[in-house]
Amino acid sequence: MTKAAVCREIGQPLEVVDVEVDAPHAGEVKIRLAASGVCHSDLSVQNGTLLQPIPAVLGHEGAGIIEEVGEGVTDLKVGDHVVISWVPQDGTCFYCTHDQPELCESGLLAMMTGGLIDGTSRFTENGVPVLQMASTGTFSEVTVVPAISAIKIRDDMPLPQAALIGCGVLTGFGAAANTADIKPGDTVAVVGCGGVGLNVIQGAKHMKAATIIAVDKMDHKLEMAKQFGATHTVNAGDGDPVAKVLELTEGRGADHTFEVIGYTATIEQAYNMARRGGETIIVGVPDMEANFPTNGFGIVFGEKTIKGSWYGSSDVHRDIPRYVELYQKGELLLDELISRKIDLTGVNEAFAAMGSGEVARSVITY
Ligand code: PAD
Ligand code: ZN
Repeated sequence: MTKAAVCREIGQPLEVVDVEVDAPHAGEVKIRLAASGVCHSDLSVQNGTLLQPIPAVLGHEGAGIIEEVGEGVTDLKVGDHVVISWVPQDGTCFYCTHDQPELCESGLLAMMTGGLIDGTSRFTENGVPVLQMASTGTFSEVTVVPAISAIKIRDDMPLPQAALIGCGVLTGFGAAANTADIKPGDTVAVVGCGGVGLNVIQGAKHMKAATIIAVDKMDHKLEMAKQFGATHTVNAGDGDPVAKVLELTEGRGADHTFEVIGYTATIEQAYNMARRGGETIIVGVPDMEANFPTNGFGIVFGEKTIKGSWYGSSDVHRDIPRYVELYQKGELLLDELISRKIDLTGVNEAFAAMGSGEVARSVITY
């Protein structure tokens, strides 16, 4: 038995209940979680924005220690410290062999079924299967994931900070470092400075962008954005943020703009903040029915690029150890992302705090 936060019904609070966890099958590992961040995508499942079959244990940003390994797992052992990837990257499919492991076919299959790679889950409640968000389910003291989703890290890396790498850092930092084409000296605008957006900002700084304009509606988020590398801030609630960004970029717009909220209105703003010849990277996950209109002539005449970014275009096996190293060298801020540490029963309050823009990240520690 383990305690887990289950989403049973869209729009209803998660329920913290006792669930059974099966032993890992072949090619899987059981992990005792040390920590799980609460990401906006968890809230988006709970409120129906993001499709995930339910009932399911939510949570997809976690780190912990291997407790049991399934048959055939040779590269991980009991006691290893790991960060969990919410995209299993099998290394063999079309996408993995074409340098786009974030689009792994095994990962897609797992995501669509709501289970692990074979479509089944290792959680049950009174004999009834409970699915696992994005083949993870980190809102639980213990979980079972595909071994390819458990990335070994150094034992001296603190696990609550490591958990944040599993989604916020890979997604945000990766969007700047992998998806976008930032050159030293470039100008960047980031719309939305939550747990993911702050990582876009530190990724842009790492790529040596000279000007980084942070846009958010909360002043304390803009203060945090400066700490993460923003050189200018724009409060979106105070006049037209597009006009403000144009003003800061000699009327041209930024070279690279990022939307990190998930609203069509802010996607349009980010698009209009990009200069002619510039690119807009969409990181925020909009409602699955959402379309955003843009002027066809404008996109051609402006030679603009709109690009989605899934999981920061990350290769988790390459990037996770690299982020641990950057943190240990003091070049990646993680402590500052943790607004509060909570226990599992506080998960619904963490959703409320996130919905109102209060926190960068609430982190559940077990
Ligand atoms: P968050 O809730 O921590 O941050 C959102 C931020 O946007 C907050 O700071 C808000 O104050 C701010 N905000 C809200 N409305 C506005 C507005 N109108 N104008 C300006 N600022 C505003 O969320 P997060 O950082 O955890 O996640 C952000 C998005 O990224 C969300 O849509 C999530 O689902 C998505 C995501 N995408 C991927 C991916 O692979 N593409 C992965 C993980 C998360
Ligand atoms: Zn996430």
